[in-house]
Amino acid sequence: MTDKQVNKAMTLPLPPEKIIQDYRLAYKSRQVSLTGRREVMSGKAKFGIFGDGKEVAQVALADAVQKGDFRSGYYRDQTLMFATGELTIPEFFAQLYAHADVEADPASGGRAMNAHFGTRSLDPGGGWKKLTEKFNSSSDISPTGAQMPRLVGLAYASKLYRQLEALHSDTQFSNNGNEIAFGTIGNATTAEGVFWEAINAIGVLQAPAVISIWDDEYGISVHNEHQMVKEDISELLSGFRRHPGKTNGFDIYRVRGWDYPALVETYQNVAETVRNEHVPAIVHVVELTQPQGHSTSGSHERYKTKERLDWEQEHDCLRKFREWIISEGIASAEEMKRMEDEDRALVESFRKQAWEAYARPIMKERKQLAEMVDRLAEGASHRDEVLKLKNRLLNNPAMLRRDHMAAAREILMLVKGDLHPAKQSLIQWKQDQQRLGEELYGSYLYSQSSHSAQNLKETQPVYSEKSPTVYGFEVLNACFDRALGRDPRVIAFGEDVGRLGDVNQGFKGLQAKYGELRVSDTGIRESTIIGQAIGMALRGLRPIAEIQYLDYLLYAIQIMSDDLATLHWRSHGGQKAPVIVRTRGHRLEGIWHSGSLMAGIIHLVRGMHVLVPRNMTQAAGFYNSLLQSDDPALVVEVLNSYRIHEKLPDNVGEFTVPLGVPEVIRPGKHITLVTYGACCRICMDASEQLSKVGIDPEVIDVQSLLPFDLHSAILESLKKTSRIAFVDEDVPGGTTAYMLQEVLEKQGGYTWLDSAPITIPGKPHRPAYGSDGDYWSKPNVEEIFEKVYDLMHEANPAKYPVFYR
Ligand SMILES: Cc1ncc(C[n+]2csc(CCOP(=O)(O)OP(=O)(O)O)c2C)c(N)n1
Repeated sequence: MTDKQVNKAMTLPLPPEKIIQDYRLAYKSRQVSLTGRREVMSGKAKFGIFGDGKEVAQVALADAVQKGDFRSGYYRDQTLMFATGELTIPEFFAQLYAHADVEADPASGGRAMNAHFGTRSLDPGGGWKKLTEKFNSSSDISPTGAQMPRLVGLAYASKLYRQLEALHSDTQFSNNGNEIAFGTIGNATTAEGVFWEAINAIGVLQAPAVISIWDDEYGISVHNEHQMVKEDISELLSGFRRHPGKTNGFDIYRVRGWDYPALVETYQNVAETVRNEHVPAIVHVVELTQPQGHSTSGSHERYKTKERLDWEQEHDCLRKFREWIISEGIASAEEMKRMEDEDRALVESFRKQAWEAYARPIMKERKQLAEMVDRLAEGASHRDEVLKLKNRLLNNPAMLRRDHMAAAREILMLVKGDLHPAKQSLIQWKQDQQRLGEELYGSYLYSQSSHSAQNLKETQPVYSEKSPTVYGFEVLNACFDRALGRDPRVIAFGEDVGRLGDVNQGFKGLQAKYGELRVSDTGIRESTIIGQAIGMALRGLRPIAEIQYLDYLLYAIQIMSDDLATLHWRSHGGQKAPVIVRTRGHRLEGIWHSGSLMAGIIHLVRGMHVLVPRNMTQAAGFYNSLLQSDDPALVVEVLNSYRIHEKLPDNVGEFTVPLGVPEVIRPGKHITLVTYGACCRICMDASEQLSKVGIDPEVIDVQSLLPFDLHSAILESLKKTSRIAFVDEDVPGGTTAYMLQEVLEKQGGYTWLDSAPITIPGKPHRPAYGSDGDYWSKPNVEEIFEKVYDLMHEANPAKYPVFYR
């Protein structure tokens, strides 16, 4: 270096080589966007969304990132991902092509739309990797703003790792809580409620998050004037600003997205404070552009004025970065051009490589199929048509396996009358392809690791003469006490969970015993309670997140459904969040205090377990099972059981209740009553009444809706009784219909029926208030009695004459 260059370097934000490296990365990223769009336009990929216009801010951000840090962001972050080394260009293209191979697309194995990033936290066996050895990205999802709830937990985990001494030895997930959680979000998305809920939660928790808002003034076509008051998000957020020594809150920065030196300086300062002091920060990056428009679905010329488009060209971050590099004498225009030519060619070669890797196995399968069809065509009754179909397939430019399936089916139809040995090979091949497709797209909905809850060995509760009889809530309390004592990673939180020990005292006294970080109160913020749990679980903790009542789960159901339930599946087994969501429901009285929205829930959270214990001993057994396994789950406790007496098992911290195993709680022979939760008691009472008129029902407590009766125990009961009724508090066609489908269709129960199967659900309206409102809203003893009696009357009118109408 000459003296002049040395002086120059001293005023630069980073060494010249690093600046050039940043530029080249940003440039390559831009080429990826341009090339990606072309791939969609030429039909090779279905849809494309890219991070063009946001490159420079992201290389600056990446310069502040350290190993162990986490990202929770959205589809504009390709440059950040490239810059951290956790995404390669071929991987980006592989996802664009929907390459269903986890080696090619490690984020999702071809399951997610392009630009949905994520790193792999798990080894192939489902065990944790050492997350402190790499930069981590939680798996992206498409609903705008849905990255924010989990950011709460990703950041808060650092605080726990720093402040809880028992976690200090654990360097797999954290080095004393030094990690930052980096959130990214688009300007327009800050209009989402969940953004504000998360900002408030992060501020209250003082969790070390850095939230970058990429502001290009638009959300697709809608300008900031329709998105937020004053059209200025950092101005709006200024009330969240902290006043050191006086108030908590955020450090808030505003920086222009094309100003590389300012961006580098900002992110370096921000990261240092956030990392060391555990104070959250917001970086509002303004004057960003979107050169290719929102996505491949439309063109921004339709809604941006000519002035705006001209301004965007002038303020393109890459152009400005380039001009600055030249003006600072870091590189000449010729040198820049040479590097750009090289990088453009490199991106093109990566694109080609990714396309060939995507097409290769499909072409191979196509060839296999064609050869098989050639053999089959010889002597086939419809030889010409068969060969025509084969040629159509070979000339099909689309590289899709579904076309193979359709062709194989059509060919098999043509030769269905032929006796040809090659026919069986084709059938076999088609079946193998079917299985391959199911594996490629359907695996990992639940844990496939050795910790899967479904593989857990049952440990029975043990009772002795000394076992005391206690209130239901005390059984839970003892179970949670053991769990917190056993494992420092278990963290419980929710509304009124801390000081009060929850509204029904399951955690009574446990905050005093284990401290405010282990058992804590949260604000009233259901969506981010779940998000907090997801983020914490992604970082190796074992959260028990409480939603105070089942009815209020709806505020959280979007995050449970979109994020938590899909996580393991959408990351192709690359990430897991073993969150336990605890709530209570059924049988209180009132429209929003007695809900049993189970069908809504079970259909939205496939990927989670949903357990409905009838009493607190069963609940404790489920909690013990879940804490030993690695799937997320929802446990719905029965509200009116907290004050009912139960015997406390001597091994309350160890016994387990297996998932997917129903329990016969009343043996009988005339009809099988299938139910769960609070309805167990009602079915038992109705059965006592029925026994007085000579009807002996068998009552089965399903207790686990997801998974449902893994070993077909209900079918065994039905074989004996040949009649069946499904009872619950949900709406007609809700969970009773789900159970009916499970037993009659999946287990094949229909062949054992001597009477029509019936459902006895609640009414279609919400439950009215008061005991009479409840009586006429949900199934009651009299109703169950009469519906079952009617069924028996229909089968044998002489023996069971109707006496009540
Ligand atoms: C909950 C939800 N609503 C709507 C959409 C459709 N959508 C996708 S991106 C987008 C605009 C987002 O704008 P912004 O937050 O400014 O981010 P940008 O794309 O401009 O980076 C919309 C409305 C969505 N994905 N999710």
